[in-house]
Amino acid sequence: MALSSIEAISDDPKYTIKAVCDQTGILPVTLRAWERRHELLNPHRGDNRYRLYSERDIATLHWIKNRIDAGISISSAVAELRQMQKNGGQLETSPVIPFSSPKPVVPPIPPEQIAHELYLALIKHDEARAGDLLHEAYSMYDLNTYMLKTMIPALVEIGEAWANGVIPVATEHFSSTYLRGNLLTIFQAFPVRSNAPFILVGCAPTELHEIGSLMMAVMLRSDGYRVEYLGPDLPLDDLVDYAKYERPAMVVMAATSQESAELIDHLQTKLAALKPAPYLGFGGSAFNQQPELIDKIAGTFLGYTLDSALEAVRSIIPKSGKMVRNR
Ligand code: B12
Repeated sequence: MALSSIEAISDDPKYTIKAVCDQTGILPVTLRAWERRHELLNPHRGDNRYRLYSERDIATLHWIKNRIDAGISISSAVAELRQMQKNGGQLETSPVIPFSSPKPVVPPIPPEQIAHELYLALIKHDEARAGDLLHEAYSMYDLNTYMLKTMIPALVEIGEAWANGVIPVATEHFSSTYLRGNLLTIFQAFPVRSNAPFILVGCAPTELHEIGSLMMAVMLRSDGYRVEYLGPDLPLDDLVDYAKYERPAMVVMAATSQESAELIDHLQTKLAALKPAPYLGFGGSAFNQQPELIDKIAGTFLGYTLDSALEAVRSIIPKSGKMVRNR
């Protein structure tokens, strides 16, 4: 097949991630990892934050995939690509085979709608449907949208249904266990980076609501931090002993009740005695509902939402360079 310069191929954003993955045989999770870790492509974001790719993006992916199939690592393939682009070289690739039945881009289901359908699937204990919906959301949206606009609203709806006696407690447990499992799978799918700043994430003593802290752990690990997720109801003295040994740069604690929030009050003093003293960051719905608790707890309130918490951690503990001094 004749080769053509990649520059000559259309750069119009038209294709969803699903169409691109079907064309190239690259898995969505792999493509997203390449985008995140290697800044490989910069897909256009539609109004609803879903990605749209061009034929040039697809050609680039074919080129990268060919290099990988030839035994080159992804890092080297991307470095080669950059070098050629920098030198003004003509990257040659097979022309993109037009999609056999070029479908107009069907706007993906908005995350809010997926959330409601996810709720309906979970309260019917329909794992297959819940799995399909999560898969759809994961391939269409970025990780934050996936967690904050799909999972959280579904959980809120489940909580309301339970509180109003619409669903039994077993259904609430089934649903949260299912979503927790999905998050843990995502968390474990990210690489453990031994050289990145180390953060421990978990829940305050007595706190059993762990999904918020697990989401925080997923976000931090996907952002490149080395993260250990310690789960619910952490005994503080054991946590401090562990921190003394493991020397994390930060400990992140979540709380949803006033009782559990107040229990982390002494943690900062205990952590401050360690050398080096890790930062203490905290958050969770206890603080959102009772902001007066924020000032009662020593440490750094990371914000009312998980995405603002990620920004806060990034500013306190940059992944490279100097850490902001602990108090
Ligand atoms: C799942 C669930 C459970 C599960 C938890 C399982 C698990 N493995 O996590 C189980 C069954 C154990 C449970 C138990 C209880 N639950 Co419950 N539960 C829920 C439910 C349905 C979802 C909670 C959740 O995961 N939300 C997802 C999080 C991520 O959402 P979010 O908190 O809104 O998150 C935002 C912010 O808070 C913030 N954030 C969240 N986490 C973090 C962390 C950090 C570090 C930061 C910075 C920010 C941050 O960012 C998010 C926005 O971006 C909620 C319903 C709801 N409305 O949330 C009820 C709910 C929280 N539970 C409730 C209750 C009453 C209980 C029980 C007391 C019931 C009982 N009588 O036993 C117990 C308490 C257990 C305990 N000791 O902690 C009430 C709380 C009411 C209140 N405000 O006091 C709720 C609201 C249900 C309701 N509608 O009445 N629960």
